[in-house]
Amino acid sequence: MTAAKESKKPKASSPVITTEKTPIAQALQNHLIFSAFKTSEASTPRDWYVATGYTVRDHVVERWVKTAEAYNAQDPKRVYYLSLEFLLGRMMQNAALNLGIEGEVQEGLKALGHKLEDVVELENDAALGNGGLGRLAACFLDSMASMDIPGTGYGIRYEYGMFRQSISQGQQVENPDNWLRYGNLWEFQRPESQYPVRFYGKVVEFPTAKGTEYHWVDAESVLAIAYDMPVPGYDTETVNTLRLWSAKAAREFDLAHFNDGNYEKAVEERNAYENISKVLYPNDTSVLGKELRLKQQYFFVSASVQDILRRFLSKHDDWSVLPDKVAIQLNDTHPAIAVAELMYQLVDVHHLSWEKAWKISEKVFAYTNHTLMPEALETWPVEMFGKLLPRHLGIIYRINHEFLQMVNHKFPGETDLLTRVSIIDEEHGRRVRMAHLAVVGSHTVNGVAALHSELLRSTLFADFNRIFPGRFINITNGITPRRWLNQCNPGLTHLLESVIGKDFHHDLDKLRALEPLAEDADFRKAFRAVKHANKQRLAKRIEHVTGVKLNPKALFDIQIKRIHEYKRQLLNVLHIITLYNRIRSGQAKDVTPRAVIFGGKAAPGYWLAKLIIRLINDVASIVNEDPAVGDKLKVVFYPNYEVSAAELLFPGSDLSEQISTAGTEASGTGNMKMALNGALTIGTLDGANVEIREEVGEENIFIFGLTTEQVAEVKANNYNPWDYYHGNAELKQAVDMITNGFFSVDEPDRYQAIGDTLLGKGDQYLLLADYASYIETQDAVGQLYKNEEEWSRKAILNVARIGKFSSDRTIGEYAENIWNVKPAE
Ligand code: GPQ
Repeated sequence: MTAAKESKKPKASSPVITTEKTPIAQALQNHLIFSAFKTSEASTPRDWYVATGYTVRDHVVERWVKTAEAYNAQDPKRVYYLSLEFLLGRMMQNAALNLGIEGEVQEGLKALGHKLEDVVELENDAALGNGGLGRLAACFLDSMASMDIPGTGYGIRYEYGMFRQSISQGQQVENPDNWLRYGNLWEFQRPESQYPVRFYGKVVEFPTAKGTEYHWVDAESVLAIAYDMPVPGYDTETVNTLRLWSAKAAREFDLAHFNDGNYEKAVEERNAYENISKVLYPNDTSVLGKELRLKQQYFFVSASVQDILRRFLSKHDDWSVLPDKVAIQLNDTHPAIAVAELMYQLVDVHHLSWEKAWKISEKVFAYTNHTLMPEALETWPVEMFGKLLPRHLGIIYRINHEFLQMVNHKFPGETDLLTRVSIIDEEHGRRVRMAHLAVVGSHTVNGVAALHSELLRSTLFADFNRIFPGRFINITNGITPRRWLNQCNPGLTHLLESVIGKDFHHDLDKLRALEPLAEDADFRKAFRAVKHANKQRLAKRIEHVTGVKLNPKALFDIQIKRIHEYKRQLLNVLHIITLYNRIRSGQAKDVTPRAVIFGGKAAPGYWLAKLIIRLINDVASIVNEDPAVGDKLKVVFYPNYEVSAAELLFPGSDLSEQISTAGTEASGTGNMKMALNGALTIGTLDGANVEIREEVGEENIFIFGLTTEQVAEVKANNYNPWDYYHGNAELKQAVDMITNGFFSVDEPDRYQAIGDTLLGKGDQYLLLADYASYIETQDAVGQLYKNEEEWSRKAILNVARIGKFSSDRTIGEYAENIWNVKPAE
């Protein structure tokens, strides 16, 4: 191994840093003047947000500088988490909490006549993601920093994040999320870190003594400019970096057009380049196949790989050391093209031999799969791919050629196998299969919950599991307890600290110490008081946002997640209608009062998901306005579900709806957040629910419905939803009311399509098959809720036993089983 390169620059003296000497109240006043340019008299609430943000940021930056220096000096192996999505939410309060200065900031603001809660509300969410996959990436960043793991996130600085959802006449309306409108004090532009990213052009072959060289020529080029955001760890000096790329035209405009007097055309071309980082695609678990999406993928991957290699080369000149210094995690197949880009960089740019480059590359990449749903598996038409990235298509062909030769050698004569595993799908009009590229190019592939990983090995990747035994592992997802307990639920956090101390902040398994307190009536009472206060806070917000008044004593039954058929919000609606019918017909005299709350966005092009939102709202208006129902049942659709809304909803939940068809939800992470905040789960044996049941005990969770095997069996035996429909009067009545216009009197056939998916088209997600079991289990939920002592006993046990689902545990497993990285000092 060659010696590390000596840094050529003289060592900078440590910066003069003053945050320790400046009391926070003073810093707030200073920043009001110097950063917001306002006197106290002229200040608006937003100015106080700016002053508070800069004050907290100073403390973050102080540690950020030291972390960068330490990493630079130690040159540890680093993890690079490549993801098209980072669903961060708000930054300020989380930073203050992780740094341990939240109390001081609160006090400082109070002394100046302001409340931290109010100031916090003025920050826009950073919504650079769709749902679970993007939020997982954000939780992972928090855990890596908190565990001192040298981890950098790489993604895109979308100018417009996830669309903002409003509800107009019951229907979803999408509005652009102009989150950067008033600037973003959590980002630092890094003009010194910019890279050209090329598209189009052609490949020219040059025969040389060492073999053929390939030159990618006549390409167009766009610049990727880095913006860095700090990722402060909890109770540590470490502040890691999230580096997001923004697209900038390489030239301001084409002078030729300009001189021709065609000014508009010149600017248009510039815009076309800069559109690459303009907007997040709002699709979750499904793909569109648009060229701009492929451009986004290559754009951020190429800039990131160039940046990673530049950092490596600043310290090393022996390429074989690369896997000892670099681990790249592919968050789903969205960045899978990195496999080809690293080969391009190593072979074409840095002139390594193909064989040597491949040996290195194989040790660098790992890939996380987040779904089995066929509509989410990315493939690109070979033609489009080859036009946009001609050299990379050639590289993929060669990777595939060598891979298939190996398979043929290992499994001679199995031609069908070759067809099935080829990176190029030859049967659906020639397409590049990104999942196959990711599997072939990675040393490890993981699923995100035990059941999901098992299904990956036995179904989607069964062939690959034969070819690469041992490559497929499980690492169950987790959530960061900083945001999803400390920050969102201070009431519960303080209660827990008062009885079991603070150990759980560093090891969530320490919540187990709470178990005996489930038997303590005084503690149960205190636990209920916290939940009640959180429900009051939530009810207040819901009334403000939707006008619907909820009784905080009612059972808060909450389903918040993307709207998708497989997640079965419709099954929940069928339960609501059933309850409604029972109440109206007088069969539910002593029914447990419930507030059923939904939240979630539908992909703009997902017509049926949008129709489900509309149905929920139509059902809500009928139920909520029916005097016969009163407080017994309320239905709410909470608009624009986002991270900051989730922070209110999870702590206020009693019942966590995790009701996907078994075998469809890879993991789920909302299930973990709800249990950590003291909700009981009603769920199927799907995703991480299976492991939640194992942890909390089957007597403390409501499991219903078909198992994955039973689902397969029922489908294999010609499932007929009509049999269930005719066999269950309550079910028939509920379905009929949807389809005959009971909830849409002005347009009776509005929900015909829902009737069609449930009955006409065969009920793909088996709602009718699971209905009876769901209703029966919901009845048991309602009964148990009446026994508040038993309910809170179980809820406390859920909190006590949920420690496994900390993302610190998850990241510990990635670090050990995939990345082989250790905490830095
Ligand atoms: N997930 Cl493929 C997304 O949020 N978006 C996606 O595009 C894909 C998966 C989710 C998945 O549905 C959940 O079950 C997981 O808990 C989550 O990823 C994180 O792994």
